[in-house]
Amino acid sequence: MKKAVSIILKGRNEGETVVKVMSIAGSDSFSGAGIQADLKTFRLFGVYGFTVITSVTSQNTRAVKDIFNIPPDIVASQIEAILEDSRVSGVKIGMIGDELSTDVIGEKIENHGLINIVLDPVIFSHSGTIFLQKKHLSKVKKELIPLSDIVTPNISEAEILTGRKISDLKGAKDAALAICEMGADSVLIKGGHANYGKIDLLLTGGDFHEFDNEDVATLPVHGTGCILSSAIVCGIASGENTFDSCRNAIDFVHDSIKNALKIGSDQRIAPI
Ligand code: PXL
Repeated sequence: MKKAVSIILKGRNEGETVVKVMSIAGSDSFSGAGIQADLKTFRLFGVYGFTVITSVTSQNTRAVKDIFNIPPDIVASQIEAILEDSRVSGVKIGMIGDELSTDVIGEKIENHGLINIVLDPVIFSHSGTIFLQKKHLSKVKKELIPLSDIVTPNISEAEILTGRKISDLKGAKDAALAICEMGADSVLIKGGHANYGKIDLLLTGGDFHEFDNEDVATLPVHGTGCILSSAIVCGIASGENTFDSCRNAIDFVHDSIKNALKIGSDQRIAPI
């Protein structure tokens, strides 16, 4: 049995400030995605992570078996319990579960003046199960996108959010502009499976930036969207700008994909 890595626990002086962020997301029993992936990412970035569980999913690398959404008042009380005792420098929002939890999350962000909000608008699981119903979508658009510093859809999520088909880079740029018009400060459209080349497209401060993923194999790896948005919140909560946070987060996800592990029988899992 190998010894646990103790270096992480050393070198923290008493009183040293630790960056603290909150993940509001679903639980993935297989620990490849969701709140488990978020917490592991926070740890690797040296950031302390609080968790607000919105839904419990029973899943493995093949399929989602069951979904139990946490009642919105319990989502609210998890957020309150954390904020009663600590400040947070950033919030990542993933799978939301109950439609009414969207109201709760929006209210808490506004009432507590929370900053550095990263919204991963999770609509499907990796295996294609619907996590967010159509009727719920307008709430996410109206209540959460305007509070977001950055929204990180993949192409199909960007298509659903904007109601437009994305078939080329120009289409992705138009969708990013449309999501900014809904009130987000920045948008990162993940293009890992894009037919216009594997380009992640960032719109921030009115400028477009393209991140090329051409050298990254398209292995199906579970939870990369969760890891990406968690890594971004670590960056911006630590005071980095949006571009640098995205650049570092994308590099981190590339390393995760290249080194992914075969834990279950189907999709691979990031080695974090
Ligand atoms: O990757 C999207 C995602 C988010 N949250 C949970 C998930 C998944 C994918 O399966 O299980 C809980």
